[in-house]
Amino acid sequence: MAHSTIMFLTTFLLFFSSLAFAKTHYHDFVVQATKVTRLCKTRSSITVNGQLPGPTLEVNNGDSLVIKVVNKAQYNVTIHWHGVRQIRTAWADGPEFITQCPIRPGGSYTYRFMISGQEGTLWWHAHSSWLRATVYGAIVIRPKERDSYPFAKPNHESVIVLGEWWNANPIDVIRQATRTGGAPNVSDAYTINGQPGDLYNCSKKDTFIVPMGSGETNLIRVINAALNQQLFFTIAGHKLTVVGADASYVKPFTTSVLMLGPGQTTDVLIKGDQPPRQYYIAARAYASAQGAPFDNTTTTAILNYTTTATSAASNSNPIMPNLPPFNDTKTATAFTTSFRSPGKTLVPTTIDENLFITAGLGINQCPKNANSNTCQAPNGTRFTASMNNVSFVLPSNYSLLQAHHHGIPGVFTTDFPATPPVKFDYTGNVSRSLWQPVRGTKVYKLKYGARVQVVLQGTSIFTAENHPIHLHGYDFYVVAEGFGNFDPKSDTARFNLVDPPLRNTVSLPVKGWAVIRFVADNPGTWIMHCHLDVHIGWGLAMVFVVDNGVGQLETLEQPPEDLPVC
Ligand SMILES: *[C@@H]1O[C@H](CO)[C@@H](O)[C@H](O)[C@H]1NC(C)=O
Ligand SMILES: *[C@@H]1O[C@H](CO)[C@@H](O)[C@H](O)[C@H]1NC(C)=O
Ligand SMILES: *[C@@H]1O[C@H](CO)[C@@H](O)[C@H](O)[C@H]1NC(C)=O
Ligand SMILES: *[C@@H]1O[C@H](CO)[C@@H](O)[C@H](O)[C@H]1NC(C)=O
Ligand SMILES: *[C@@H]1O[C@H](CO)[C@@H](O)[C@H](O)[C@H]1NC(C)=O
Ligand SMILES: *[C@@H]1O[C@H](CO)[C@@H](O)[C@H](O)[C@H]1NC(C)=O
Ligand SMILES: *[C@@H]1O[C@H](CO)[C@@H](O)[C@H](O)[C@H]1NC(C)=O
Ligand SMILES: *[C@@H]1O[C@H](CO)[C@@H](O)[C@H](O)[C@H]1NC(C)=O
Ligand SMILES: *[C@@H]1O[C@H](CO)[C@@H](O)[C@H](O)[C@H]1NC(C)=O
Ligand SMILES: *[C@@H]1O[C@H](CO)[C@@H](O)[C@H](O)[C@H]1NC(C)=O
Ligand SMILES: [Cu+2]
Repeated sequence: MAHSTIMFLTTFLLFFSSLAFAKTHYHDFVVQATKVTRLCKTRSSITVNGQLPGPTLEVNNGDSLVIKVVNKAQYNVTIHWHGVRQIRTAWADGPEFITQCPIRPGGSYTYRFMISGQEGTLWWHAHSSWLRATVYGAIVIRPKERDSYPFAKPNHESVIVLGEWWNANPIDVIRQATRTGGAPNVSDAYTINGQPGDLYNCSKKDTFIVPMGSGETNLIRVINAALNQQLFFTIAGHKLTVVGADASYVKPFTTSVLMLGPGQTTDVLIKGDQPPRQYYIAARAYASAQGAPFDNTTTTAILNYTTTATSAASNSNPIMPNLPPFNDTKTATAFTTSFRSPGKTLVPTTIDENLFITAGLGINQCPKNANSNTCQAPNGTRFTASMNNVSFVLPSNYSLLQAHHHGIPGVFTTDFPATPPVKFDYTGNVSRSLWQPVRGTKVYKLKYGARVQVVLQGTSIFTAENHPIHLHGYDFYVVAEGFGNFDPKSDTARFNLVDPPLRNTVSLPVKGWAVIRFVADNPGTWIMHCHLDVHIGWGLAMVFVVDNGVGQLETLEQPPEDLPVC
């Protein structure tokens, strides 16, 4: 009797000590119209809880989140937890019509998921039309309480979310472009934590301040939440030591400039080793498409030494850093190819599924009698985009996950091609006969546990550019990238199968390629798409449907009772 009581108590205590560290965080996110003033203009913006950016979620690795999203806005909305693996909880991933139907005005949905095996910085954002222009925020994931960072504990931590601001309602901007078939208007400003900074009019008093102590170390978590623009980021006078990206640690390396595509995060350490005064933190476009219009403004925050400065230094303007030229692909490439995983990786060395996927823009011809107002892309056409010549179309009556889980026919087809239907000189002068893709809701099926390689190949149809390609539900290893057409003979030899970085969003080089690998160990319907919202709207996306494996731990959970229906 006494023995079994002791056994029971021991088991009980062991159980609780293992759980004692893991917490569950409850949040209410109210999506609502809020008056926001930027650049001297006030307009109604959709926000979470009236905040821009929205609330930062701070958790430890292993914690769970329960977030009730209430939609008090006039638009359909969903929230995506960008980079969270969502193992067995695809119902909580968020992309509209992929894993759920939208939360309608007046409706609500509670997202329940766990953070497992990820540390660093992720973020959340609306995944419905262009609402993420103002519906976004950071997710800070610290090590488990009994663990520590793989670097000396920093004295301070700061989050820097880079955003993009339109004076017009972003929903009107994308609706206008969808109607006309042309490119949407570019933004009026970039922002740091919601503020344009003092290089813009009317922004001086709201410029974001990062405090810096002399001799101290600051961990800065940089997130690119811009809608349509890759950004260079730098801090005057300070070296940036990169220690993480997309919630995975990296082998530390030092640089003076970062380049982040929308969707990417980068954690850097900076040291307070400069004379005490103010230094600008600045970001502006890396614009890789030749001749395409872009927002060429510069957003700033201020790194402010809290140590008393000489009065001369404290009265002078902050020091402005040099930023690379807008089209500086060399600097962007030097940065993206510096990433290595810190230790041994689990990169698959045997491949079961080898896909080759082209990604790029396209042009749809308009019918002869079409209204010219709806054909405003060059020479009376409409812009489109595709992967392997399929321009992805969202379903409208069921989400793909519902259709997959319940076996509802007629929502998607499983014929997404594993290779381009036509082989051509992808990065050369592409014949006009190849410019118009087909439309479809085509998915690619993967067995549970399949070891997958995807060669992503950019095209120069209409114009070549860098595309930030994001995969939901997974982190993948980036084993190589390069320029021109991928050549399996010579380029395979360049694969890094030793310490490739783990990411959720890869910068597909302009007129180039990138190779990613992952193990399909998470059942569900997972969209892989360009994270420039203008391109996803044109169809630059595809979906992997990953089957259940064997047993409960390899099986998608049952759908939540409050899952929105269409
Ligand atoms: C886009 O820009 C054009 C030209 O400046 C302007 O006429 C139009 O109103 C803008 N569209 C929106 C939705 O703001
Ligand atoms: C800032 O305001 C000045 C004076 O009103 C104006 O001339 C200038 O164009 C504005 N600059 C921007 C970037 O809006
Ligand atoms: C940004 O573009 C505008 C309009 O094309 C141009 O007048 C201006 O000089 C450019 N600014 C920079 C910093 O390149
Ligand atoms: C910058 O730091 C100094 C010294 O601590 C402080 O007096 C000043 O208020 C700070 N400036 C801002 C804009 O936060
Ligand atoms: C970048 O832009 C500059 C100025 O517009 C131009 O002279 C240069 O040729 C461009 N470089 C590349 C690599 O396109
Ligand atoms: C549009 O037509 C002009 C004149 O025929 C041609 O030079 C140009 O290449 C065309 N542009 C596109 C994108 O088709
Ligand atoms: C869903 O919608 C598509 C396209 O609108 C239609 O073809 C299909 O029959 C619908 N499926 C079901 C199950 O209602
Ligand atoms: C691309 O090919 C088309 C048709 O073959 C030709 O008219 C055009 O001049 C070529 N453009 C370039 C930049 O080589
Ligand atoms: C895409 O498919 C369309 C329709 O079959 C075809 O006209 C076009 O040439 C294809 N383009 C490519 C790049 O495969
Ligand atoms: C909102 O979502 C529903 C499907 O749940 C759809 O029928 C409706 O068209 C959507 N509304 C808008 C404005 O997109
Ligand atoms: Cu893109």
